[in-house]
Amino acid sequence: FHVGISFGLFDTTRNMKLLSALLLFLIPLWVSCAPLVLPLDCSDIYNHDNRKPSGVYTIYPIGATSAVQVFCDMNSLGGRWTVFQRRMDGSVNFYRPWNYYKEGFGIAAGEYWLGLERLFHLSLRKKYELLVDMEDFEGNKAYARYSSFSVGPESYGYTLHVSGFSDGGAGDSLSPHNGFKFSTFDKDQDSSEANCARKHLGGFWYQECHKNNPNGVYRWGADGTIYAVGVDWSTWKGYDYSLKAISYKIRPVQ
Ligand SMILES: [Ca+2]
Repeated sequence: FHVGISFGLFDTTRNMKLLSALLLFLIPLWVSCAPLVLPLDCSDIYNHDNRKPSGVYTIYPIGATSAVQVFCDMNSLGGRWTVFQRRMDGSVNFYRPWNYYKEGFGIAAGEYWLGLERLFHLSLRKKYELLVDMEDFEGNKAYARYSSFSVGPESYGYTLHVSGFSDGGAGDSLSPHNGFKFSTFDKDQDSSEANCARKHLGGFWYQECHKNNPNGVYRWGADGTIYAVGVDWSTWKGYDYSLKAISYKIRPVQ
């Protein structure tokens, strides 16, 4: 009888040891595999670790082989924003043909355009909202926010779908562009008789032609010499003022 009990206790202890050993082996394996779930956008990065600061991160908008660096804004209005357009110092030339706007250009730590194809693929995967942050050369800041944002496929000219404006002091210079195709100087898909990209020296969802021109010429503040070619947001600073900074950023609607 005594022997039987001893064996039972021994077995339990042994099983516990085996279980511990198994867990010691499995837990580090599970932890090391967790980062292998590739982030689609900055929101995925934030949700994996909400202590991550704003900065440059790698995302995978079109699958495992689509690694691209972007700037993640983890601060503004709750963070989690994937920046897809940014002007801040005039260091990058934004007067570029169609393929550059399709594939993206610039550098994530500075000025860049993420690319229309990536925006289209992100739009397929999640429902996004949009924040446009801006600043003038006097240090004043304003923003415009839209509760819904998506970009259609190339076969539809990467059509812009934006709605649900709410004001952060900048007014609404983007809703008038809703439903328009993207245009560059070598691909005129605007609704004007003119070539808006050539006329306003940028690439955008031009209509007839624009209420804002974030990819226009970086011309350092007030300048009315040539009409509406700067980095304009007309409802805030008009057409004769080129902003110091502007960034377009998206995050999934929760
Ligand atoms: Ca035209």
